[in-house]
Amino acid sequence: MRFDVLTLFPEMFEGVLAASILGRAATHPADSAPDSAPRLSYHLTNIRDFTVDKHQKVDQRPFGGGPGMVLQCQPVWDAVQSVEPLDARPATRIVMTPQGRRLDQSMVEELAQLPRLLIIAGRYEGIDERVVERLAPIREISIGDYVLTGGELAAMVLIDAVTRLIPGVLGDDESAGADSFASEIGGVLDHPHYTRPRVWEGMAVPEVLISGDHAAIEAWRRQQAMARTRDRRPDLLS
Ligand code: 6GU
Repeated sequence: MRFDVLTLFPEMFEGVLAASILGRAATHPADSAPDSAPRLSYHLTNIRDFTVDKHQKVDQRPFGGGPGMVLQCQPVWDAVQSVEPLDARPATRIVMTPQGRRLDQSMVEELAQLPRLLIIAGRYEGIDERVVERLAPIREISIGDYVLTGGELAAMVLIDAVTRLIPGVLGDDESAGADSFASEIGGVLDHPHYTRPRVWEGMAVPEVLISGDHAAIEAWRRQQAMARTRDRRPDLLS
């Protein structure tokens, strides 16, 4: 999987993409061949590098008036045209916007099957609608019903959620199959987890978990997951 990110703030991504599981996935492939290329790469492009404005401006006030600034078509279009030919794999275009379809785990699973995602992270009040239209087909994606100052954090959320589903990215200890919302467990919340010590501050771990009875443990976990889902997220069951 190749990720291309088009943003006005590439520095916001650098720490996140270098750290932890994402950084390991991009630099230390778990493939058997020692010299194999990473299964994953991230490429950051600054939209401002494509401005032709003498003051490097990329935004203007909205026609029709109103607050805020609108990202102009030209730098966004030119950035996409410059980045797409950098790799032969076809890019699925995505623009992060609170007006988009809301991201969920099934959309994440679908995106993780693709060879390449090109993600535009907008700032300001939005992006000139004409460039979004001209970039069709393009998927407009939101990460939830709240407003962020820009699409960068939303893009990082999407990249994180997709990356951890790429085969080999998670170690054996981090398997993705049993996650909350994973479609293979029927889209419900995960069960609670416990580790040592057996008693902490007078609170004991549920007895069944130390019984060694794997069928009983499975049944208990399923029951807990369903009870939590009914209690906290009944919408997932309807
Ligand atoms: Cl994708 N962008 C912004 N600015 N705010 C958001 C969002 C995206 N998703 C939820 N809120």
